[in-house]
Amino acid sequence: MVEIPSSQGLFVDGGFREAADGRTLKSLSPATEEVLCEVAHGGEEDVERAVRAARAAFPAWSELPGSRRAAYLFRIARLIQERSRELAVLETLDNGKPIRETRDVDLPLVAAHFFYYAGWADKLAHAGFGPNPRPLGVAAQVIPWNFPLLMLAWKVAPALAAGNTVVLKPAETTPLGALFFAEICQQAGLPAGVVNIVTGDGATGAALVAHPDVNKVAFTGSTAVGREIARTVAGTDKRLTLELGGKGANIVFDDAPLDQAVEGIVGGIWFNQGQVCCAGSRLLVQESIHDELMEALGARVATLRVGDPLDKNTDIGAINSPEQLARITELTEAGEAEGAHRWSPPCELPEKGWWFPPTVFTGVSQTHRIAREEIFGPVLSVLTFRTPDEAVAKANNTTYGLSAGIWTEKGSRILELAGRLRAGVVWANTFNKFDPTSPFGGYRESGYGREGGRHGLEAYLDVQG
Ligand code: TXE
Repeated sequence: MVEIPSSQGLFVDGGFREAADGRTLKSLSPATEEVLCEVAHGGEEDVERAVRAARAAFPAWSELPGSRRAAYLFRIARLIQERSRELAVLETLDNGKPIRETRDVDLPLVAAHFFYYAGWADKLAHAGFGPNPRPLGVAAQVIPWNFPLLMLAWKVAPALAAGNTVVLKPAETTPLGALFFAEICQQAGLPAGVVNIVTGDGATGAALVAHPDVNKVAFTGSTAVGREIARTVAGTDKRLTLELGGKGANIVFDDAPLDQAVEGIVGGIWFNQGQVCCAGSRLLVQESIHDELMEALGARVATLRVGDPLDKNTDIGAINSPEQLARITELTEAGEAEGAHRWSPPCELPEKGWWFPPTVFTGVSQTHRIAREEIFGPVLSVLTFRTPDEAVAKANNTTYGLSAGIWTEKGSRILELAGRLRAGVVWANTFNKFDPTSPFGGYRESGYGREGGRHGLEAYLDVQG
């Protein structure tokens, strides 16, 4: 069993320290409501220290030959692999997601991102960024709780590869993975100040984003906070990337391989309890196969095991916080009140902790709140369509634009529709597949900028022609 330290400090300038004013915040287990750990609650003074440390470390780090930065990143990647069992358990305890996911999906991807960006660090001058791509300076990175370590990897790995230094603020409900990562940075011998972690709440994040000596802000979280951050950054020379919410459409045509589509729908909405920005939360099914597909889906959903996230057989873990559970509950009640039909398989939920059963709404209309608003929970809204044009119109009838999926045997249809879907990522006959080589990001209220791939590097570079 992984050992959870009884108290964890902020990671600033290569060492752990308490918050300047001594405040702490508690990290609770979503599955049991027990206190896992008390961590420092960083305030303005701590943000100031962390940014100062990152600024002081910047010249030496950015001037290191790329091959030396690569060596550090490769070392971090290998340490993540070596310690991935511990990290997976910690992430599951802190977030509530099933160990099967943290072990088989999150952690391998976290390591893969560090390996991938390590490979770029010595090739920046030959990657189409002009002869002298320059790092931006100090990057302020604010991340959410749904993929704590993966969101850290998406942001920290490209920033460091490009020669930036970092101050990262994890979400208040999931600080533990980032603090463990800080230990890995120490173990890898990363120079002090290159990575700093300031745990805290929204006010801590706001202070970091507003700090005048920050050159780049990268945020993943709610659209409302994304807007606030955009206002803070407006009129400064800070560069900004925003990865916000979504209302992804998973479109199933009548010629789709049904069993495969059912698995894709399940993975699309019940992976990580649906707390996924690119979740396939709207199922658009061709009318002619609606009943057949719903029957097959219902049978499959009834086999999903809800419960102890540390049990290797668990498919659906706990909801991350009581606030998130309240949001899911409110929106599902609105779904019923607006006339959609609600269904969940019989399942016993644990008494302690924050839980929500896998839920399917049929008979959903486009005007219903559950078809328009991000639920960020294990709740699928099912709508129907007759023609490809209608499918595209309904899929695009959202203020978001992050993800979409198409299920059909017709390759030509995939190519044609993908170009018409207003979504930053379109999957064909699969869903929720991630890869460090592929750019990820949104259109419209899902944000702007891309993470992953070569585009993810560009977000941390000044390009010279
Ligand atoms: O997000 P917040 P919350 C969506 C999802 C969810 C809703 C609310 O729909 O139900 O947002 O979640 C920090 N300045 N997504 O309340 O508040 C905060 O401390 C700077 C989608 O958890 O946006 C945390 O570290 N930072 C999403 C991070 O922002 C601030 C993932 C995210 O918290 C801040 C999460 C401020 N003023 C939620 N206020 C996705 N795109 O994947 C808060 N924070």
